[in-house]
Amino acid sequence: MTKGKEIKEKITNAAVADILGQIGEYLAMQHVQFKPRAYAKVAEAVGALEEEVGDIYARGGIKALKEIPGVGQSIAEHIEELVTTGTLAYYDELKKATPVRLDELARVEGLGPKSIQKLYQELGVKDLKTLAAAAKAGKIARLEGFGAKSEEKILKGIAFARGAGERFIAGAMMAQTRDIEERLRKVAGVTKVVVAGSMRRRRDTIGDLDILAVSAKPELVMDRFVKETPGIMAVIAHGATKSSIKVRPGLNVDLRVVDAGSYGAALVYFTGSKDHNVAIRRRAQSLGLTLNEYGLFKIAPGSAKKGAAQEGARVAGRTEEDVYRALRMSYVEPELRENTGEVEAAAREFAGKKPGVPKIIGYGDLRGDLQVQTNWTDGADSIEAMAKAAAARGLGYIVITDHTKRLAMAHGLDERRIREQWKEIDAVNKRMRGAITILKGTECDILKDGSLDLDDGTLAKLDVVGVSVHSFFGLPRAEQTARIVRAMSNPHVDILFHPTGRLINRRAPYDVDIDEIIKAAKRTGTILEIDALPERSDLKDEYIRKCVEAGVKMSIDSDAHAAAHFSVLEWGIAQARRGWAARTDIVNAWPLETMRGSLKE
Ligand code: DGT
Ligand code: CA
Ligand code: CA
Ligand code: ZN
Repeated sequence: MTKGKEIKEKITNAAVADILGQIGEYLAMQHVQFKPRAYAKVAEAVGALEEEVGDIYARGGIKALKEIPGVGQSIAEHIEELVTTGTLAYYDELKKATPVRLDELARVEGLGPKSIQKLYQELGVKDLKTLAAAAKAGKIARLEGFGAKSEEKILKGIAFARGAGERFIAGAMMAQTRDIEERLRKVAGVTKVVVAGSMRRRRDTIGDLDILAVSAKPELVMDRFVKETPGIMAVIAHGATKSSIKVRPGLNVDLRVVDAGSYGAALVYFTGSKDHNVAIRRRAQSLGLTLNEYGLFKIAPGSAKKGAAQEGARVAGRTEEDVYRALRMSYVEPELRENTGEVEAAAREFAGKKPGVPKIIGYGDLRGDLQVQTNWTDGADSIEAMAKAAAARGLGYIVITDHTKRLAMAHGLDERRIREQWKEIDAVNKRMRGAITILKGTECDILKDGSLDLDDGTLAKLDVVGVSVHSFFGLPRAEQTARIVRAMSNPHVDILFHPTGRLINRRAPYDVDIDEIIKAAKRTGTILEIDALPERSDLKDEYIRKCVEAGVKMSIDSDAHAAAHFSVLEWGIAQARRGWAARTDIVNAWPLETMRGSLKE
């Protein structure tokens, strides 16, 4: 085995990915060819790894790092430096050479590395503040290659970037969260550790992490937390039962140690949401009880009349199940705790009435994946590698959905090349018979007028046709909606992929009438996708709920561009659960033949 250098400081995959991605952007600003894309791809691959990149290095050195898709010798050496020292001289030099806040400016839609470079050189734009000043002074409109229209767009983009960015994309923080939980679990005296708050409810974005622990030695777990959590940037508070730190890339993490006897009540309280808490506290009152983070208590006799009700005997607190039962409610899954009807439903169910809490889809319920890209276009891996990875996750079928020709950047397929791809799919299917079924599909571009990027003869021959908007994001609402509805009305079109086009913290959804889209889906029998990529989470929870209520079927897809990406399906399931979707609402939770039978043709 190749022995690597000693690891002095732990660095998370998210931090490594962030630094590599920024290097790509710095290089693009310097008009370097090819390398920017290579760094961006590696950043994405590292972000999707399940194993810690430091562990990969410890296990097999540079050689093992090179097995990460896209990693060659020089990037492997950068990663080595990062995982062994926590810093990278090359990155620091690039940063020094360009005194520009790339992290801020890159969040403005329409601003790429090259335009940022130009704005810096010509107008001295360094961050959002100086960008806003230049735009308001009309300086950008006068700049060659920009114009009044792009200035207006930049101003809109600044407003969006300012509002965003304060919250983190939750799914992208999941691996790091689990790592923190795992480390705390190993500390002596600790019997329970769980993340609460918006992360436990699997909201698409989180403000911070709230972790609860039960421990016989609270000081020890606090000490380890503030000293040994990887990527720590600052200790905000270090107390006996509550501590707070900031970890890369700037996320606050709170840890609270609670008694075993109040663990369930604390978990309910800190899982929230605030609105759910308010609703169940009201329910407690109506039952003559009082609820707080220490437990559910009887009200001490006589105390209510004097104003502040005093706690009497504790009736529940050790487990969440106990708390809900004592509130005369059936158990409520964390993903449902938003006070959007779940409190009433759980109370009805406890009383034996209907409708109760919905039987939402489970984390192990998916049987297939209807959106998978390969190295035929912008994916990193072959059809066979993707099929094997999907089979290893227990999926029984996948649909290969490479891009179409209008997406030249992604080497989209035309009618001739997609037919060549079918031959390879047939061959791989033969080799993998019994392990998984690979279906022929497409992620076909919706053109400006709602027509499609492949001819009808080709579409007719595909097993599953998915369509997407990848251009003309700025059309007015009526036109955008009509364009998409026209595409959905094509009798070959089975699924609308990532229906609103948002990229959390980067791009607002395009302006579209979602109620009209849902109506059109119902009328035309088109499936609406829940794209599980954490930065997409598109459809979002609220729209999923609308589909459930309208009886519109959905799929939960990985949108995988590499074999490691199938892990995001879990995130899509979480969003479906937040939208009250049952297994029956999700077509790829069905057996292959049932799923196929539900398609248009
Ligand atoms: P976030 O961090 O903004 O994504 O959202 P949460 O839901 O994690 O909220 P956070 O971190 O402020 O607080 C964690 C939980 O603690 C929250 O979901 C419910 C509970 N909580 C916090 N403040 C209050 C409050 O003023 N009243 C009640 N009833 N519960 C609260
Ligand atoms: Ca939180
Ligand atoms: Ca918090
Ligand atoms: Zn797409």
